[in-house]
Amino acid sequence: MKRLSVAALLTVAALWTGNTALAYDEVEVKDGGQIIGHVKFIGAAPKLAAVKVNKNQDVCGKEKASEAIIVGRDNGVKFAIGYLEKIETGKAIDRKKQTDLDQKKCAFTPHVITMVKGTELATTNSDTVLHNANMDVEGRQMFNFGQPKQNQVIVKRVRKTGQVDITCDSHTHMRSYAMVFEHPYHAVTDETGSFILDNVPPGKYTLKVWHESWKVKGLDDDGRPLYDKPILLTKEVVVPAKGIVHANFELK
Ligand SMILES: [Cu+2]
Repeated sequence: MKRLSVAALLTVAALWTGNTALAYDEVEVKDGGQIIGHVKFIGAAPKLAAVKVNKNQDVCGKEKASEAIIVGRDNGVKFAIGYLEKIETGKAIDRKKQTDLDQKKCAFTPHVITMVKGTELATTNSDTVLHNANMDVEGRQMFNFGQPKQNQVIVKRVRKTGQVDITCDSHTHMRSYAMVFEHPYHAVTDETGSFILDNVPPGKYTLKVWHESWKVKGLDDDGRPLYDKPILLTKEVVVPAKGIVHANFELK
């Protein structure tokens, strides 16, 4: 009986490591290059209506500015995600890195995050009111937890890849996004609309840019703004050995 369970465990372990090896192999990258991406908005930056606050207005305010698109200096778009569509071999994953998500002044902060599957997400409530994060990956619930106490931190290991829609069950105005990958080549754009993927093995790749979309389609039953489908842009890039390739993306 004991022997059987050990054998079963070994089989599960072999399957697990086998799967991981298939998905992404960590190696020492030789002559790694860099991808510098730029995401720009073409034309006048959209003016988005503020989102109404349904609860705790004494703490959250009556309405919050929409973060669905943030256009900064030189029309750079903040909170887009640049990533390699597919890479099977590359730099090591920092498995100890925790990704922080704060619920602060009734907003998820930062508004967009990226993570590697198998790492931890640390969600904090910095407010004096109850937040209840609801995280769906590709339409299926991944996490759903309430945080009634200020400065409470809940740590969860993320075991699925894909786009994560994050909302708060208490506050219909709160919304943010995460994207979870098998590999470490992804980044969120900064206020200049730039992202950097470094230590990429030289070669040809499909580079993608994701943006949540700012086009409001109406309101759901709870009064949450419904947005158009996220926008995906694609570009083929060739990463030179020890060199840099720039890739420009346009949103309009
Ligand atoms: Cu909330």
